[in-house]
Amino acid sequence: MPRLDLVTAGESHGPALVALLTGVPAGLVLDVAAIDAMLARRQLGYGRGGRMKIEQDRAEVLSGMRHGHTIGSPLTLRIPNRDASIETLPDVSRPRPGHADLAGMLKYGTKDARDVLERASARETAARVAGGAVAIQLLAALGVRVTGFLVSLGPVSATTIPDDLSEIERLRDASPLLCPDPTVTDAMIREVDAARDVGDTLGGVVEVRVRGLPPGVGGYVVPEERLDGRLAGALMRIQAMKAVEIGLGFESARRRGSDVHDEILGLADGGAHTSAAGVRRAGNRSGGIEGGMTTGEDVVVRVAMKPLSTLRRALRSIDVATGESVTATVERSDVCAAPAASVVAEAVVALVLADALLTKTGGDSMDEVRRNLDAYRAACASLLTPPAASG
Ligand code: EPS
Repeated sequence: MPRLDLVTAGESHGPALVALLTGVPAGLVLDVAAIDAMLARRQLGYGRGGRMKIEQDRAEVLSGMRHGHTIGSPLTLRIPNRDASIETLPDVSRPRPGHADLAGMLKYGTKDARDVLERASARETAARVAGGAVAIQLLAALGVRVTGFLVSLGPVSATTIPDDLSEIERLRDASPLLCPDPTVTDAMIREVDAARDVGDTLGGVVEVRVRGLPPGVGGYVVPEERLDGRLAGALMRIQAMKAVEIGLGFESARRRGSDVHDEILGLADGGAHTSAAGVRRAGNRSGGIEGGMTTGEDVVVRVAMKPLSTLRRALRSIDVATGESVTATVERSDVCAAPAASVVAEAVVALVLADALLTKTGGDSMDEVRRNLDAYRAACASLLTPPAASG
């Protein structure tokens, strides 16, 4: 069983979404306003549709907290839906290509895709973001910072992204697309407008950077503990994701080894990066993971989201009720939700990394986790200290 585990429940138009998080150590001061701020950020992004004007996602804490801090017991968060019309919504018999509709109808033996899409909907990600917001606070309390942002939308890509995480967040939060490169804002907006004009949709790529993890988080002893596999799995489990890259990703397959691997530099050599372990690396093309473990450099992951599958100019489908060739159902939806996906990616990456870090440190209370982490960092530093310097 994972050390930190999130289960979500709830339908898109049911009464509420729920997140149940187990394994949070006691003594984490929980800022509920910060959970709400992350939920609000998930609702942003140029290209979103009518639902986000209706909802104002907020988390109510139902368990696991007392006097403003966690107490070690399961944490339950509830996010009410304002649009809770599930019992009165019409049947859906014309499955949308790209959505869970058709395979879900066949799987569950129903001619009404409403039963499928209510849970398959990306509305569920609000609950994952609420749980992820707790993981982000846990990591922050241990000196680890997680930042997600949009890097491309349709064919338009960011060209310059700063190295400083505060600067990335400042630029991202000023962008209607949650993209930290202001030079591409207009082109991205034009792209969304053009797709909307013709009843089409768009996807995009989002990136998450994580700074401050010690080396050796994750593992190689059994495949399941490999952090790259775990991160890829978590990111691909977000609705509509089609591909994941870590560090150089696909580009690393096109280059020679000398142009991929990040040389380990002696203390005298200097280097572009200084990791949490004090080891200098010539770069971070690995995306902060070697052998399924953190290197101590930034963890850098990207995930590609396909265009949303509800198109106003609907694609061809069948009516499962009549067998006729028709066009697919058109539900209220967004033109593009890729900016919001950067918030969801941030949440799921934080959940995996918080779990892996707690697995490394152990500890039932935050004080114990901190003590163990400090001791581990000191042991890493001492292992790498030259004998002359230590004597
Ligand atoms: C979403 C809520 C949904 C959609 C979108 C994301 O609301 P509704 O279906 O009521 O308009 O805006 O869902 C999808 C893109 C999807 O494919 O299900 C949300 O809260 O993020």
